[in-house]
Amino acid sequence: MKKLSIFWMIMMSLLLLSSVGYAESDLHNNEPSIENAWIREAPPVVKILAGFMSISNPTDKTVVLLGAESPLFEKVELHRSIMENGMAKMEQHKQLEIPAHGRVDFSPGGFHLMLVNPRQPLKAGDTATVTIKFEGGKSFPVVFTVRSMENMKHHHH
Ligand SMILES: [Cu+2]
Repeated sequence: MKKLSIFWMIMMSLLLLSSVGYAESDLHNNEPSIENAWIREAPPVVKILAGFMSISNPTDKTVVLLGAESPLFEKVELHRSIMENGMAKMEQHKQLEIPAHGRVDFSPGGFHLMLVNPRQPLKAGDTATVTIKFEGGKSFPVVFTVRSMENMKHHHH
């Protein structure tokens, strides 16, 4: 009997160790990730550009997006396009919650980053780094690629 319980103690500690190992590897998923970041190309006379991205939250807690900034733009605002009385409008948001294990897709007609007064012209193929800020002091530099509307139409065929 004694030998058996030692056997089980070893088994238990092995199980415990492996779960600790799992938790450690899981740490890499402990922050939001941003994919498919792009800016809609506009003629150089247009001084306000729109940026889009997908934010995934693999954590067990809601993460809160607090905004963004970039030295390439005078300011960056968090906007959402809405329809009001048949009119397309944009409303500014101070923050955006991404639910635990959830995902928010920024896209034309919905959430976007409003990139105000680019310091230099941006054309298709260019990249712009924008720092995305989350609650708790976390911020991530994200590389946005400028894409032309023509390319977009192509992708939707
Ligand atoms: Cu906007």
